[in-house]
Amino acid sequence: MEYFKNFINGEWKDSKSGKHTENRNPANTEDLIGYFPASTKDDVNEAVSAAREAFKKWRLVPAPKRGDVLKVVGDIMLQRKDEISFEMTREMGKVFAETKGDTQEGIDTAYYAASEGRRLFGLNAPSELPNKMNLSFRIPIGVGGIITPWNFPMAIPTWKIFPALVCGNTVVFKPAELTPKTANTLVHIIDEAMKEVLGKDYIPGVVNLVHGSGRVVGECFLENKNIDFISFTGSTAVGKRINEVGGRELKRVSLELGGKNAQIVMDDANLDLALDAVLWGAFGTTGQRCTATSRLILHKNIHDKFLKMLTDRAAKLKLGYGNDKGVDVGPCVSESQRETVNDYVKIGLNEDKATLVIGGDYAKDGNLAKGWFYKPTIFKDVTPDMRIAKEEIFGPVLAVLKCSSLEESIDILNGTEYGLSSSIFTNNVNDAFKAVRDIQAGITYINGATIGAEAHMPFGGVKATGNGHREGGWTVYDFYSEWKAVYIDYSGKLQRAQIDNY
Ligand code: UN1
Repeated sequence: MEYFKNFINGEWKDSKSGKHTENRNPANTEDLIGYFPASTKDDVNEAVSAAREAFKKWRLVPAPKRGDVLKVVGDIMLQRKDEISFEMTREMGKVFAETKGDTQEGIDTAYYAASEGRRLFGLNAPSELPNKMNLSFRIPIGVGGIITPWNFPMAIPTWKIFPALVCGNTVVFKPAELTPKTANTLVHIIDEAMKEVLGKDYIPGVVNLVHGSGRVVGECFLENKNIDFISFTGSTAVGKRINEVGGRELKRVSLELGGKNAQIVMDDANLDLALDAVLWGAFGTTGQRCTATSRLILHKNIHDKFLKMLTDRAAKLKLGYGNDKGVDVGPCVSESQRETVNDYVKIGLNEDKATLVIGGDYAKDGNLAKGWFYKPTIFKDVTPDMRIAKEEIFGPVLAVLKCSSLEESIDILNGTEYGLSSSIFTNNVNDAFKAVRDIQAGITYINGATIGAEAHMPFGGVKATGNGHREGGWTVYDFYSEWKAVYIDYSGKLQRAQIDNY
């Protein structure tokens, strides 16, 4: 059985703890993937020191060359796409087509970052004084702590690490404990590309990987004064703590937190299309996406008809190991995640008193008993005040609500503390534009599912979903760089702004 290692200062090494945690396939817990280091604060501090040292050199590598590293990273990922995706499915459960999408999102992010190495545009503005020039540049920040979740074990680390590197920062990467192998693969690829592009000028310590728990590794990021910024995707509770402690230490913090995304279906919508979308949005990735559709808001005129169509299709979804052909839905990622889902189903039944339409139980037939499977679950008669309509579940549970008008549907959609993704199905162009204007979310789809954001567009949410930053596309570069303003006076005399001219 393979024992995996941390990567610190260009070397693969064991944790000082000598301890490991095991990683198993959530679709078949008899399948042991490997052992990963349970790292200590000393490991983290060593990695941060290495990153700090590497920053001195990496920030001086021209940005186009830093971009060239990401180009090679993208090429290697493309070459190994199937193998990476197969292992990702084995590690976290979502079906192979989806892990291929996850890897592709990483490839897209790599090529975008590579091209950004030749842009990283600054701005200039005229000076108010003669014979003087005003410029501004993006400069790197320093060392970043990168904390990522298990549901997109390739895409999300790339969203953070690639732009951080192109801007000239160095990083210490702490992946989710449930998906350490994909992280291990990613860091191997980055290091291979670094060696290929930099050759004899290779700089150890630009990217460091420290496996372990949030309690130890994540907390250490907060304590270590040499961590300048933290990028985190995960729960709102942990995000608030990072924001609080990191804020006190003046660390720059980017947070991507929970969602309670809704799809609205109006009575003029193409129902077949809306049906495909909600099945994909609610049960794709077993509902374990920040962008998953966890609420469906149906216009009363089509409510009963659409719910029947949905139930018929949901009943046919095939559960299983995501690397097997014909499987639609994989397992929950872990036993505790499945317990959370089941607890929410009990809340839906007992506390909320909603009506269970389908599912609501573990799936244990045949081979499914070997994994953390849960039946796709739908509740109807859900009202906006219920907990299953307000709280993020992160599993295959869909709450169906009823509305009588566009305005009411948008009020219901906006009625949670979160604001990540949203969707409306309508063929009325006026309603579509009103929805774009009035929905409180970072992402709105017209006639599309709530999932499936593209890597070159701003990704993130409003309200309790985050702290105002965006990942993806051009917007993420604002997080990973500082602005420096430069004034060049070629008048040969002392010119005083605000004073000499006015
Ligand atoms: C997430 O669930 O945290 O938009 C990320 C999507 C994917 C990314 C999801 N491209 O659904």
